[in-house]
Amino acid sequence: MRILILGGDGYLGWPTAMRFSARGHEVSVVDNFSRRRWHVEHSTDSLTPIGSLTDRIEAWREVSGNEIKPFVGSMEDFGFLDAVIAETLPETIVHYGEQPSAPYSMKSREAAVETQYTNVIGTLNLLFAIRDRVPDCHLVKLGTMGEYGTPDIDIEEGFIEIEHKGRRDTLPFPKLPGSLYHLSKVHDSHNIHFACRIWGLRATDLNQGVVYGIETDESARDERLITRFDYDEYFGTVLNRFCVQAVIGHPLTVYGEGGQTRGFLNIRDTLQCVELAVANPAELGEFRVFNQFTEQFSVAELAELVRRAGAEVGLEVAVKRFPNPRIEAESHYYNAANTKLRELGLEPHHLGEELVRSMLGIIARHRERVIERAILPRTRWKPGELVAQVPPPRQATASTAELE
Ligand code: USQ
Repeated sequence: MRILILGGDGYLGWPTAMRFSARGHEVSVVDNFSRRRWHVEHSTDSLTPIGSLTDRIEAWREVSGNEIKPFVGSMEDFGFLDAVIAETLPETIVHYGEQPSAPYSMKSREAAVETQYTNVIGTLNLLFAIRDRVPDCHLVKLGTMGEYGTPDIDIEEGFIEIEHKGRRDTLPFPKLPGSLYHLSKVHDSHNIHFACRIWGLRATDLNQGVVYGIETDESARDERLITRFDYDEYFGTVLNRFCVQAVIGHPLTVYGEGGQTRGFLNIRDTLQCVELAVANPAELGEFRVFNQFTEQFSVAELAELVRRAGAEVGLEVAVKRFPNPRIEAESHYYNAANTKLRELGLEPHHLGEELVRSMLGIIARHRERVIERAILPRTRWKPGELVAQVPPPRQATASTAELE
């Protein structure tokens, strides 16, 4: 199958490219190296010493005998994206090519605009290119469980059956995202759903939970194939951050009460889920949503797990509650459905002390690369100190009132 992977230089994109290439598919990747650029801008870096995309592709060719074809450019540049799709004529597109961080999207107006522009316009360009070049292509898009937020009812997979004033319908599940990043994914979902309903495209929206882990079967074949591993405030996810903190003796940064509960999955299961979605495509005109996580944990439970696993390998791990920089429920109901991928055959890797110990071992090998300054959060969801700088609302004059 011809597969195009957008964001193919990233944490998930690179291992996904190797996985499909290992299975004999014709794989091309697109990336604009924005994650590498954002790290340079913040003087931070991946814990793992990753090579350039070209070097990794070369190493993969040497190790596996398989090719991965790179295209360097941005999805926001329609001319570039359209030309890639015209050249590669993909039967499946796996789309990871977005700004993935909630804190990054909340750090400034500029970062919020960049996030929404990159994500929403990039995806919209993609939908037009698919419509006009490869209308049968299956779009597998990385969404997020965070689109739903934390409602006080069970979360379904994309849609909910509603009875209202004596009538029934199945409608998109209500969305209550907690950051401007998560909101960008909601906008994407609406646009993709629209493209399926109106243009007859086919798409699977993978509402993924929080990913943890480093190694996949392919990356373990050679150290040059390792994927990036972020632990900084912006791009590190919570368990990955806790594991790095445990290794360097930093107290685990539990935000607030630590009762925040999310769906989690191992990076190996991300690859399994994407493979299952690709092997079992949506029908033309269908917009499917799969909730992509394997287990639910609270932040406090994860901290306790890392503390225990650390103790087993001789690390003294302190767990500390930090003032929560985010506006989010710290103790809440959470029960999300995740049966659709299991029905397709997903066999989850379960999170336990053994897995955490193996992560701690890999992290310890790169311990000297940790930039400790990058760990504590600096971005606040609602920066109080800025309130004083906001000018008071203007009195509506006749002319402004007319304009509104
Ligand atoms: N948290 C801490 N301490 C930390 C870091 C995070 O207590 O040091 C808490 C956060 O407040 C939050 C939870 O852990 O309640 C998860 O935070 P996170 O940074 O691991 O995950 P999040 O910001 O939600 O975003 C990540 C990915 C994003 C993906 C999302 C899936 O960065 O790309 O979409 O997980 S989900 O969370 O299901 O929306």
